[in-house]
Amino acid sequence: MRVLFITSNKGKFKEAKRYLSPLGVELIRGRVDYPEIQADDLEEVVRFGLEWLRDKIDTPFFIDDSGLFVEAFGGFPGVYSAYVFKRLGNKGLLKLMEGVDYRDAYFKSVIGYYDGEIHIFRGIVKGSIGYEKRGEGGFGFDPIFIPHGFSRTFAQMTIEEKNKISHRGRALKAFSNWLKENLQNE
Ligand code: ITT
Repeated sequence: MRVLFITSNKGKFKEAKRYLSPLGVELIRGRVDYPEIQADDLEEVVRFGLEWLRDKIDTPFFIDDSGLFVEAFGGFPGVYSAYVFKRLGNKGLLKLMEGVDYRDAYFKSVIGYYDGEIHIFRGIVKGSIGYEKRGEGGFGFDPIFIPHGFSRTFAQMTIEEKNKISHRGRALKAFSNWLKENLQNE
């Protein structure tokens, strides 16, 4: 089956394609700029995005809103991750964390699929923020995020390794399980 992923982020698309292709899903990337409202929670952003897009797209599609939540900052940048990454980058976030010993953080991803109805899938990965950037892979905050149980950052992992444990990989797993159960007879 073919599924449309609306995203401006090449890294997200690459990960989703790598995850879904072996399961027989042909992933197509669509680029439609949709408003990302300021909300307290990623799910609200996703629901608003789907509602806005649904009249403009005539095939089933999904979007992914994600963010990095730093515990010492009460979850910041969270829903503001895209803005903070653009303005401060990894260097800026590391600078904000200078002198901060408590470095726990988590990534969260919310996938919203629209096929006439809204379906929501979530994934979380816990970890910590390193003291310097490491690795060339991935995108965004990957070079400074070390998932729990590992000594490498996400940027030092292959896409497959990251997908196995990441927030997006987990949300994609829930999404693909749902697709298998609900669309197997189509
Ligand atoms: P969309 O068009 O899909 O919305 P975006 O880049 O604007 O793309 P978000 O609004 O979800 O995406 O912003 C989340 C930001 O958080 C993103 O720009 C990255 O900087 C960061 N981020 C999200 N997932 C990440 C991941 O798996 N690894 C590293 N950084 C990530």
